[in-house]
Amino acid sequence: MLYPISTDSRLVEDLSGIWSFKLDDGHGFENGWTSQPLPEALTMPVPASYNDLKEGIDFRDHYGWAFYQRTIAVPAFIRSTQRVVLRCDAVTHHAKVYLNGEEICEHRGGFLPFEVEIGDKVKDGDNLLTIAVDNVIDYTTLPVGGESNMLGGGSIAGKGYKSRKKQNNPNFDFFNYCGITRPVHIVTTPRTFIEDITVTADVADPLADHVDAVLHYDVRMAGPEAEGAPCKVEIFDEACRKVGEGEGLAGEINLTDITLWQPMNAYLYTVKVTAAGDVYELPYGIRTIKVDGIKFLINGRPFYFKGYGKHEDSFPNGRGQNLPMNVKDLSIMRWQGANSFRTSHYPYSEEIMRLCDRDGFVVIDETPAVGINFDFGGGANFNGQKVRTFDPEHGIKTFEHHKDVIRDLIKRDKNHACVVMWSIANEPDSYSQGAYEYFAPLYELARSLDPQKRPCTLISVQMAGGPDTDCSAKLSDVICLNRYYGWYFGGPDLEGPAEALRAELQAWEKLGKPLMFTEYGADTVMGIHDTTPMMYTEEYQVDYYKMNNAVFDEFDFVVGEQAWNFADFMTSQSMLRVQGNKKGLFTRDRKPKLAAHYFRERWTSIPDFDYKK
Ligand code: GCB
Repeated sequence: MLYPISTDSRLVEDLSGIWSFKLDDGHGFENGWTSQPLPEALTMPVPASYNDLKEGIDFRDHYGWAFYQRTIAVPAFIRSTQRVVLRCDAVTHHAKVYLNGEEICEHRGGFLPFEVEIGDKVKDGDNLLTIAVDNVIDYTTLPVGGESNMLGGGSIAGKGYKSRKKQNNPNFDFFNYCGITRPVHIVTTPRTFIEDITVTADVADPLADHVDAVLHYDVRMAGPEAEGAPCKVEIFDEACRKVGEGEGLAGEINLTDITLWQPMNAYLYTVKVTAAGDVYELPYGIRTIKVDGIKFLINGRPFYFKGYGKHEDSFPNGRGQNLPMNVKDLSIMRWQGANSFRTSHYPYSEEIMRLCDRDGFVVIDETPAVGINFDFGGGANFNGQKVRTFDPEHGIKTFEHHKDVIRDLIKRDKNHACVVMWSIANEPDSYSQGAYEYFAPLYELARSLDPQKRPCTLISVQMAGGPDTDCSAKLSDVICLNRYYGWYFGGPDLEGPAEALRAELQAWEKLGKPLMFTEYGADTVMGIHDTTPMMYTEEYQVDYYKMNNAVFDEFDFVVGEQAWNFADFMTSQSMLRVQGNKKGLFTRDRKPKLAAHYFRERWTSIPDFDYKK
């Protein structure tokens, strides 16, 4: 799906601003809240998660629907000539969209865009736009929620109790922020329009002194005159010089002496498509990706991933779009010598992906498939239910939706230079009965859909054991491990865990695939210090990382280290979380802990390429 931009033929109106808002009282739909001004409405910014923006636990932990509303107007002269689309970049998790009381679209999944044509539904003057948003997560959604929850009732010391009301039970370790979290736009295009553009590049020899490339492009048109529409494709360099050109809806363009997109040294061409009166400009970086034996090659050279798992998380935006924070985060990463991150645990905004293209950050792009892990006792089993994850009758019901999110993610992000690998899921029960059967078709789907044929992986949980038990050994191009040796496993001892980590790596090494760490970390409360490093102190976090990194450095097939987490982030409340997860190298407001300085020293002395033999 193309990112919304204004061009000679397209207009984008950003509907960001203050909307009317109301939490459902259980009767919102039947009382007509979707067709009339919301009674006693609150104010709410779009985009943002609503949870932290009004006070009280009932508001913050609301379960179910909420209603957003505003009016829109589209001038008649535009409606009479153009196609008019309403585009929501992300509504978390389930949206129903109403225009003047009529339901015009429904979308499931909270982290990917969707759109609906509204040209023939908009009338003169003001039109009432209502977006109803449901935040319920369960066995069918991604991310996954438990069907009952810790507060849903149970027994304490033999005495039964009942919670006040129904609550979500996230089977994952981040707060279930929700609402209209990314911008909503009205986009206009000609009636016959460019629906999609796919570009791939063949680079003869990325290591040559003068690099040549062949761009293959494919333009998909839609609308009444789509078939055989005339099409011109022009390629411009960063100085706006035209360097190549093609005719027709699909073709090849030869480019000579190109500048490659390099990690931390980006270069973007502009692919300008003019077809049947529509114009679209796509920023495009040319680079190669290849897994070769135990190496991860970018532009033909062995790349070493230095970075983090992240979250889209800030106060008080929640998971809401925060452009200044995006820019600041990339700036801090550059300061620290990092070159990459993973979009743990869901697709991030299109704005951050475009920023990474421009700034040269390398991204592992993850689906929202987190929480497919009842076996190792995630939230779904808190009440002592014993549900097997892949049990056909009682287990997870996400398979079809999982296919949808892979399809939509690749459709959205396929042209990004920054994306070097797809992550199919985070920490599923990849060792359980039925895991291979569940995941093999999903890898196959991703591989068949990606025009650039990027490597695919699954982020492996420690309980998955090793290569003999974990189905990712067979399925993944790069082994990605989340490991907590010295924290959840063995902490505060660091010697035993070092041995165990070494032994595990020796087992994986035999596989002959590259391996990287996509999570390792220790909770650390900023400001807690001690002369003897103790768990939760800043000193312990540094020692923890020194131990792990020293072991990684012993192995040539370890091609990267991504710390958990870039910054502290909000989670559900629990005994293990002190106003959120404190494993950040930075605090939630981006102040460095000791470990941030330690990593800065380490990463500024590790080159992006050729670190390992
Ligand atoms: C994990 C999860 C991540 C958690 C982290 C932790 O393995 O992938 O979502 O936040 O552990 O800190 O426990």
